[in-house]
Amino acid sequence: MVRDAHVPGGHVPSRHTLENLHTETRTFAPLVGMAAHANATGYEYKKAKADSLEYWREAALRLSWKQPFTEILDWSDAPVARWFHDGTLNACDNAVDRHVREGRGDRVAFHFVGEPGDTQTLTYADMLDRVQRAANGLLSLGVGKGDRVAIYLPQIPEAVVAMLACARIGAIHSVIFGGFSAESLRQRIDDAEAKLVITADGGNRRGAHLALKPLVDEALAPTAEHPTACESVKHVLTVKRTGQETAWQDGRDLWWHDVVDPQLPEHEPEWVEAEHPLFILYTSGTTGTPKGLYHTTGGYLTGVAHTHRIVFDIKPETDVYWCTADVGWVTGHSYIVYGPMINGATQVLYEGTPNTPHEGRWWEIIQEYKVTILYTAPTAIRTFMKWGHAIPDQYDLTSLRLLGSVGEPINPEAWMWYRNVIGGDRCPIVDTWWQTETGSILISPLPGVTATKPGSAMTAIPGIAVEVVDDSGAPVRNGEGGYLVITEPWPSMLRGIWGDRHRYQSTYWNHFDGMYFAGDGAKKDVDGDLWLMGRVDDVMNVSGHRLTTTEIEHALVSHPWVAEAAVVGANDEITGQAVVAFVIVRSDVEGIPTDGEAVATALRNHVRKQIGPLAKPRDILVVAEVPKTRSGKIMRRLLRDVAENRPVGDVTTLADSSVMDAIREGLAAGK
Ligand code: 6R9
Repeated sequence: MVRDAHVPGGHVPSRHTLENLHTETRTFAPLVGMAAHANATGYEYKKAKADSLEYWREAALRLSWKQPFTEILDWSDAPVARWFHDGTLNACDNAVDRHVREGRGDRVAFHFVGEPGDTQTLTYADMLDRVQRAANGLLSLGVGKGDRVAIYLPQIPEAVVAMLACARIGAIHSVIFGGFSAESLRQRIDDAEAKLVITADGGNRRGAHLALKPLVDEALAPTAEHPTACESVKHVLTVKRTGQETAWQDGRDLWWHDVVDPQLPEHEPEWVEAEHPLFILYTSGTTGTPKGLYHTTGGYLTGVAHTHRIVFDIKPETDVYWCTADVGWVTGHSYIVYGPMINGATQVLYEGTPNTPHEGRWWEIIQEYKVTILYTAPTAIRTFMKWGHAIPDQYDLTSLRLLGSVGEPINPEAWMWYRNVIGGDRCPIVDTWWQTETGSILISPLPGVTATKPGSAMTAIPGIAVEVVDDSGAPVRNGEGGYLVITEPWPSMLRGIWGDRHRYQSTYWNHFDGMYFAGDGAKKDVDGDLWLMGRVDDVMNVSGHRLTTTEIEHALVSHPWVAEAAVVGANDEITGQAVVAFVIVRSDVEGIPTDGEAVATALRNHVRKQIGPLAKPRDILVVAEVPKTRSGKIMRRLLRDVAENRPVGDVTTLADSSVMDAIREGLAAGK
């Protein structure tokens, strides 16, 4: 039964790179050699199907619990789940202490590679030393259980240490990606009422120093939009990374090395109940304000450790695993910090960009550290394709045995290139579908078990129940498409939106009765395997980063020149989607340049300042009017047609159908 038949957007974006999915017929059988030794066998699916709660109970028992749980799932307050709720544990204890306690302290946890070429090797014993000092440091600043800590750091070991130190004392971390602006930072700090901000003087990016601390200073200061200084933040703890000059506010600002280094490396973890919040992570929703999704401890850790073990087939004694995501995104949380560390994996952590100082940097790192498992995003793969196979061909990539993809649909061409050029036609690919909300991978092939098809994420992993449904919530038949839903609760599901239970319910649970609405379109092929088709709402996916049309529109109209703005995500060969903005400039403001390019440049910089570089529109087109329905809704579908250079679709519901002609003519004249 459908409670709210209106699904936002209500259409599956047609993306030309995805169209050939319908004709893709290649399949790759699992490798016999891998099947013989894989962590997962086909039996997992049978076991999970017979009793999924028992399946998850066994997965949870792989964690180290202080007090064992007796109840698996309490769903009485649905859609807020409680998993393993009467058990107690600590996330940092599971990720670090346990390995040292069980004799694995000498194993390398991280091979850190800084962009300028500096390296560090950190064993699990080193990590234990660091997290204990950091935990004591945080306590010395008055941070304790339940307090929120904002982390705004580059991809350096201190980012991992800071997250784990928070978890160790029961504080809730909220990591904010280093590419967000001061304004975005302020919004997130205010929403979480963070007591402490952990940052660095700067990070290394494309051979230059990217400043971070000045953005924190700006975020905390009074501005026109926020007339008072941020009150919740008592201290800013700054890691010295680049050595660049930074302003200092005595009393508030402290150096990490002054606070953390002198502490004793002894600290008893705070044993928390399984449902104690572990972190908040802000993500773009369908409205302008980002949502603070939060995850709790026991279920989340069960989900990430279990999926990391079965999807990546991790053999911690021999594998060298590299997930290229930033810890500021959920992929970094689940598949750099918590999942792999709980499994005792040895990882590569790289600070920089793929083309600094040269376009072979990643392959050089793989060669040097003999990386066996690589987990990255389609946007990166397409970039490497553009640079050409001659670059990876110069390196020895034979250590690789498994490749993963995440963040957006992977087109079959990129999938095949990844398999052939990077994987030497030998490594299976796991295309993993999941979201910040799901906490861990829900749809993916299992290496050694599942045959793969280029571009398909295949099937739900064992213990997970997904479906593709039509507008009425009924499952579609094989060969048909619809909306992806999850029909049973799972351990690592989000527990809510920070401070807004209603929004949690209405965003995810009101579209289809009793089912979690993921916001993605999907198709079942004739075999029933799943092909993800991109978002069905106003969320765009640019290089695997989630952005909403509304948040960028808000940023654009906050500029004095702009009367109205409409933003769409258009297909882009490299980034998957790109932001394209249509703006109407004001007629009552003087001094607006008549040259469209000059307007575009100014507005692009404005968006960068408001949200961050990741949101900068690829194209900004100045138009006289945007197409609207008679009820005043912007018809983004038509603008997407223009942005993608397609014939414009059905215009019959437009209030003024000549608008589209005017836009087209204007653009043609401008070119
Ligand atoms: C992990 C992550 C979630 C959205 C999700 C979907 C897209 C992620 C995908 C994929 C197709 C895959 N997405 N993985 N689409 N195939 N393998 O990316 O989380 O940043 O929250 O984004 O990303 O549209 O809804 P998040």
